[in-house]
Amino acid sequence: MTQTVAAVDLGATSGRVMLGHFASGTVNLETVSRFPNGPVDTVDGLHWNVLELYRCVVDGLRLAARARPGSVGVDSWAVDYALLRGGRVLGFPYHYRDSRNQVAAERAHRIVPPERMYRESGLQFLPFNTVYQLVAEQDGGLLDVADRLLLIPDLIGYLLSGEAVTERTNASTTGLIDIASGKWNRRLLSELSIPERILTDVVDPGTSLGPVRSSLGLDADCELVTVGSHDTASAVVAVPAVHDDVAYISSGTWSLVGLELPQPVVTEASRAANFTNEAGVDGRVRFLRNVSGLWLLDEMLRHRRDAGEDVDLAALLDAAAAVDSRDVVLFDTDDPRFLPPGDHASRIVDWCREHDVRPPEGLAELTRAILESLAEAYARTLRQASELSGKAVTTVHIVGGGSRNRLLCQLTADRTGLPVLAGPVEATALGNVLVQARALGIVSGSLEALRALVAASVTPVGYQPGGERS
Ligand code: LRH
Repeated sequence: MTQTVAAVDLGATSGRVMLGHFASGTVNLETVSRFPNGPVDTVDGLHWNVLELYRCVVDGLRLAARARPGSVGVDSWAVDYALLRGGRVLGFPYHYRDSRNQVAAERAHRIVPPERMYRESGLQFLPFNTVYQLVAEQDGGLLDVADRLLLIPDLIGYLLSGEAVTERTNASTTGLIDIASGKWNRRLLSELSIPERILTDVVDPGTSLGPVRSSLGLDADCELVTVGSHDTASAVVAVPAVHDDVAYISSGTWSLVGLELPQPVVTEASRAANFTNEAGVDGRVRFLRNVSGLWLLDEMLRHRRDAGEDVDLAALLDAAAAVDSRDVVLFDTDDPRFLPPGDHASRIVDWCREHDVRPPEGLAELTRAILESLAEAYARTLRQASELSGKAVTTVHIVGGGSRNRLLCQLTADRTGLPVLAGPVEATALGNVLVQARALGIVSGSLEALRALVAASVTPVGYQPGGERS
């Protein structure tokens, strides 16, 4: 018998409503609807278009209703939030790529030094961590009147069900959770003048929050179930690993490069290397580092297309693969200049000039420089992850959109010297539906059992170091 749940996955360029069908020990995804989810650049910065998104989610769920899903789960990227008062959203939530955070981080560190923040949260420094966004928020006055903060997937969940909670995997990206206790860090909140009253209970993934609103047209017993609402947490659930000595790269807009560990690693060395200990599903630790990702390529191409240039991605990737290895340029993909939207091609050329490196010429060389520099950053990060944690790695799994990019996968195998297994592309949505299905009793077992189910449902593509580039 087939049993079905629905996933809402809000990604960097698009959002989706998907159905996960479970039958005969396998899972199969069906895309019900897809809608745009880009930031909106307004007079006061980059924002989420939450109301439009919610409308698209509702439309998608109405279409999904014909399959009679038993539950709905929501995920999106980390750190961003909405403020509410009396159940009403106060203004358009900021997008983390907005430029307001850098000064806020400096301000926060004058009150609580970064070393202590790391010791208490285990979280890597990223200028857009929620804690810094909230310090930036203090200038706008909304914090004074807000009575609730909801991270974006929890906001969508609240609008769908009326239940307001903070899901644990995403809460761990705020910088406000004490890693030792798993609770909100009250001392830090008070020192940074972030009002504790706006925070809601932290709940684990796989918790039923009760029925969704009847107006959605879903069955009366269709419930909202928390999942790894941080998209990366869901993606890690769906890594089709069949043994333990694996690393993963969740490759999309960002590349989240690291390991799953039973315990956090919070040392001065891991802080210096900027490794994070984000909460995973089932109490696991996602010990990883944010490396930039396909954002570099996508944004460069978006900029070209906006300027009227017609770019064919498949032909461009072939041309990039054919670039002579002597013309390969490496640059620092983590340079903060690549964070905001804009003209990445010029920024790469500027970076090269400033560092006495011959800049890439033409789109093929630029593309090769991006992919080759990402692969080099992956290799460096994986070596560090092993050193810092003491865990050996023999295979690298690449999941998410980047697993489709054959050149990137091959370069990753070449530069890490390890075999790469690429896929599934839809790891985030798969992780989302798996955690719901387990909460509903459709499937059972540990994360390893869920991963075995993914491995039985999809066949990853293998790449060997030194293999042919295509
Ligand atoms: C990936 C991701 C990542 C965060 C970033 C904001 O989508 O959630 O894990 O660091 O977006």
